Amino acid sequence: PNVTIIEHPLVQHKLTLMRREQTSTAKFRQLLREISMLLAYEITRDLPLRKELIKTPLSTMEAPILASEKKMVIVSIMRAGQGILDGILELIPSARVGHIGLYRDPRTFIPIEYYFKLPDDIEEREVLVVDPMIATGNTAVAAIQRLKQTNPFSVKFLCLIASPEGIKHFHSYHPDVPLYTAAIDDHLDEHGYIIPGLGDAGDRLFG
Ligand code: HSX
Repeated sequence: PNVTIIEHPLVQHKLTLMRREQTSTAKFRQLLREISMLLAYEITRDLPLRKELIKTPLSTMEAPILASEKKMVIVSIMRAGQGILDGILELIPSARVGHIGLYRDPRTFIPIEYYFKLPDDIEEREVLVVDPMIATGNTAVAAIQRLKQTNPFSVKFLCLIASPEGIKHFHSYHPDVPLYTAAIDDHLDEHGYIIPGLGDAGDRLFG
């Protein structure tokens, strides 16, 4: 399947610190920002470059520069996506930002949309959707479904931890969307939480 596990040792180390129950909100926030930068670094490896003639103080050269005319878009699934978004924006400060607000009905696990806002010219932009967790996968499936209605140039999905069930569900709907994660955990419990996981990402990030 279309899944990449980002196995960089710094990513794995930071994820372990985030999972620990005793990690404070402040520390969790800082780690999420750091790990998000590392994940974004890995994901953007294949961004196309073009050459541009530039002038240095001493000479001129044909220098590499990002090829796409339109800035990339980071779409945060609220609210936990915000933590990843903040980290990525430190690395790619000129990225545009979109927001999708979805909450999961605690009984049915069905995601309900309460907010949706994207930058202009989405048809010409590469989009990276971010949310720390893919549990049942319902949220990710719904977010991508909604996003696809706007016809973006390309879409990728980044999370920190995914469940095997969630990945399967996600790719049954969106086999065309590459999924990047730092870990695939063991299973989902009866409340739709990832085990061993790290708890509720939003609660750990915001309290
Ligand atoms: C958490 O639940 C995460 O941040 C996601 O937004 C969502 C994942 O759950 P699921 O829809 O995959 O079950 O708040």
